[in-house]
Amino acid sequence: MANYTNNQNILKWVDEMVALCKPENVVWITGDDAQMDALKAEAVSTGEMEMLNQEKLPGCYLHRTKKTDVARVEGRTYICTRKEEDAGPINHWMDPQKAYKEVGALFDGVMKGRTMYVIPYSMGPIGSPLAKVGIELTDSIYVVMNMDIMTRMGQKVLDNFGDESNDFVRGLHSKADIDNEKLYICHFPEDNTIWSINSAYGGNVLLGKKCFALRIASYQGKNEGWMAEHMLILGLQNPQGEITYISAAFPSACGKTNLAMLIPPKEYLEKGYKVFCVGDDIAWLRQGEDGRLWAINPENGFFGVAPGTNEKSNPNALASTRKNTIFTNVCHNLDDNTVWWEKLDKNPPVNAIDWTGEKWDGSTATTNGAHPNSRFTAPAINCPCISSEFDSKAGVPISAIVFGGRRAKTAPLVYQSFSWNHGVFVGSIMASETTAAATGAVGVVRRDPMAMRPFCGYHMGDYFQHWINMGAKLGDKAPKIFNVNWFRTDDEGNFIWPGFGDNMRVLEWIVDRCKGTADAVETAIGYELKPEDINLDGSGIDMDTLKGLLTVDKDLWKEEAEGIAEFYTQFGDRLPKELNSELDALKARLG
Ligand code: OXD
Ligand code: MN
Repeated sequence: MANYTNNQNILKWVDEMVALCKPENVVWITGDDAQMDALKAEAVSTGEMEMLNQEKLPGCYLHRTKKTDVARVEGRTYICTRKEEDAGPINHWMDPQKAYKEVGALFDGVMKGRTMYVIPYSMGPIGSPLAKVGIELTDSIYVVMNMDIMTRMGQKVLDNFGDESNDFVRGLHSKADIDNEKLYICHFPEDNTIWSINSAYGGNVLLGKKCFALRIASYQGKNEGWMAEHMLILGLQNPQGEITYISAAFPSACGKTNLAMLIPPKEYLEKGYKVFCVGDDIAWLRQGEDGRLWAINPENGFFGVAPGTNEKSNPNALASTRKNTIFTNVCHNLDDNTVWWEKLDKNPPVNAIDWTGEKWDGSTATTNGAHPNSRFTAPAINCPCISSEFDSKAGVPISAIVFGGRRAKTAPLVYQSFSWNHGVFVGSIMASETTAAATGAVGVVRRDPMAMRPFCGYHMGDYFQHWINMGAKLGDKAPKIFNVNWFRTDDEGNFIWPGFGDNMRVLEWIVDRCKGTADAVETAIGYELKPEDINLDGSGIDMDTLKGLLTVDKDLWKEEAEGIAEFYTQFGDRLPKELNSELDALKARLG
């Protein structure tokens, strides 16, 4: 074997996993072009990937998963802490000994006749003090190709890691038989280890993403004094050239990618406003030497939901997918060997193969051509508005943290928390209607604190406490905290706020609040914008509609307070007392 690393911690662990999985070959992924080209050719030859029209979509491929393997499976996602109470009431827990034994039995010999790929990767720019290393072992070329887009990976990661360190996340994945009954995604935060078996769907198998960068990293962050959050990061540049960075947490499939790549309305563009994308899904945040909170996007690409992405909703995301992109479970247009998905345009292909692999004619079809959770895996550098700070090792300083969910009636368009701790309360009570990004019912309201419900690798009560502690550490340098709701509906169920680029109008107020240049009205739930302080030029929204979007219905909020109290009971004495005080204060303000 060539000498890829002399790091005995890595070599010993890889040897142990090879002994367990018994692959026929072991291939270390160096990431060089010749190796990646050969792997792509192999994936095409076996049918795992289809090469798309190389003139229209250079470097792009299509992949279809099994019909039963199309989303993250939260019910089979486990946090395996030694003590059950450390996983908390929201996570599924499995005893680590039992998991190693029982899931280990499934891994035993699982790669016989297959190749094991060893993928060294960095979450964050290689060598950044905020970055961390993982190694994923997998028997899937699809995973290798996706990790090549989603992370910085290959030999350069090992070279930078050195011979001594043991600080890497050990990820083991096998698609095995893609058998739902034997699907496990086990996290061992105390051992820096992830085991995933019997799925080949992105969120379950690209172990750098949700498994490491959120579940394991959130646990590391608690112990090491930093934060791993389900947040986009964007930079908003004003006509004077000043850039303010905002990070924002929304539950899955609530438009994080769209907000991260927002194109301001014409009136703003003409004045010279710009928005830059640093990340669309995950932020790692640490206090910098200047005392402020600095963020990196640990990823290197976008694993975005395809349906709904179009020239109007997100031209930057669409442009990002025009080369070197992997499409998963979209519709295949056979006429020109390209891809299509619902709401891409009004011309569905008539000669197509749908996401299930069946013939599909968009002019008569009654089924979807693309799965609602079909995805594109696109390199971040393809994005026309990618931030010049994307590769910055220091990251970007965050001025505002924004929380948001999908609420039809309760939450107003925007409000600001009274303080950091009140902001933690606002994040902790986030709620949203479920979407297609995870299996299960769609459209049911569920509480999703900080959009981390499926991704917090430890007890949620301790996680809230960690937020409180971070605020104490940041003091007056802490970002300001806001809540937005783009999804308020009228009595017919139509969205009232236009959303997309028009969200810029709300971001502008948020930036002005951070700078102390915008006024606010104090309400029972927080500071609200004064309707006259938001620029509605060209939005098509009139003052009365805006006022409607800002109303706080006290009766609904009293019910909400009851719901929060009930939600909080499950955290027992691990719920920070600060949050109980915030709930009491809310109730008092509601009267
Ligand atoms: C995602 C998710 O894929 O949140 O980003 O489900
Ligand atoms: Mn996400």
